[in-house]
Amino acid sequence: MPFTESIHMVNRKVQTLDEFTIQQMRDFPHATGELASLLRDIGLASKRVNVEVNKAGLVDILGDAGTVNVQGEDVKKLDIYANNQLMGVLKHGISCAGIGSEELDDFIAFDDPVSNNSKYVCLFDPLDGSGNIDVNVSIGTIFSIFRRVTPLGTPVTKEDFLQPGINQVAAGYVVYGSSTMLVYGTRRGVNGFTLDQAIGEFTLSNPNITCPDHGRIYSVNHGFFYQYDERVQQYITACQKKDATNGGPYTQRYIGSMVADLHRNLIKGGIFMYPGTKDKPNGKLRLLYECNPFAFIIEVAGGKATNGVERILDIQPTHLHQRSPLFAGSRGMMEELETFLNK
Ligand code: AHM
Ligand code: MG
Repeated sequence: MPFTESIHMVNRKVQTLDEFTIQQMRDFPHATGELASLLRDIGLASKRVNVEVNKAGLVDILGDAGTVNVQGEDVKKLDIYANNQLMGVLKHGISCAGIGSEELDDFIAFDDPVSNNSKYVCLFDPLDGSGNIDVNVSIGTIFSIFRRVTPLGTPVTKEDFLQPGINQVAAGYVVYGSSTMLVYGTRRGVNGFTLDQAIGEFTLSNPNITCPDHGRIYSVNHGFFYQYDERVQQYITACQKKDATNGGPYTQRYIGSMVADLHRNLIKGGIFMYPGTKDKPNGKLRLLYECNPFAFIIEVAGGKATNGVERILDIQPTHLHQRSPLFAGSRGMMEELETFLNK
């Protein structure tokens, strides 16, 4: 067989997360490779978490760890495991100067000579939807990456973490579902990688994800319907009344695991809502660990994300664990929602 023919037969379709991020870097001659290395570290931690999540039913890792997190919620053992894995790889990697986590009271400045010279900080919800572990429903890891604002060579401070979401350099999530997927976005686009368990690599499966302008899925906790603002109730009712004459019918899907709910709506088109309630006007979701990263991804993919009044990415955070209502999804559906909210 001639050499040229055999070379064409080497059909190299598989692109790993590492290869992809390194290739992206080539377009930036001044890139140092720190972001690629940070994403690799997050990928590594999530592969370890994935192994434990997959055997959650088998080992004694279920149930409450007997502590209460800073939000006053019971902490499951896997939350702690995931938190420690992320903390560990990021501390020992070369690209992260400090972290903030939904599971930690305060941020951590790694404060060693290598970390102090790293330009990024990372915020994460190590295991979102952990109430679903016991019942084998999809859960996820969410992360958000900022360039530090304090000078290189010094330990990071709270200022580095309290940046508006618009400053995110990258954000992403890992969904531990029927397959495990890592999706991350930079300003250049959103790409999805499915974990090939056989070789232990995230491989590019969903290049250039865009959120359809219109969808037919609305996701909200109906149980709180009468606790929502009247205008939100009116929008939900309008969703229920959709039929073939006005872009419907709509379908309601709500797993109670925002990574899974938002992932599905991102791919298929839809709207996700976690509004404030009478008891909790700021809702449940955390601005820094949950709303910002998803708002960034959805916007880069062409959708919109607001707190009902303003763009999520424009909010100047005042404290690490602050909560925010979240409305996010397909642009057209968000614009329709806004006609109700602006009444
Ligand atoms: P968690 O961070 O404690 O896991 O809570 C966040 C989760 C989201 O994934 C999900 O969208 C929401 O809580 C569901 O809450 P509710 O049951 O109130 O609808
Ligand atoms: Mg969470």
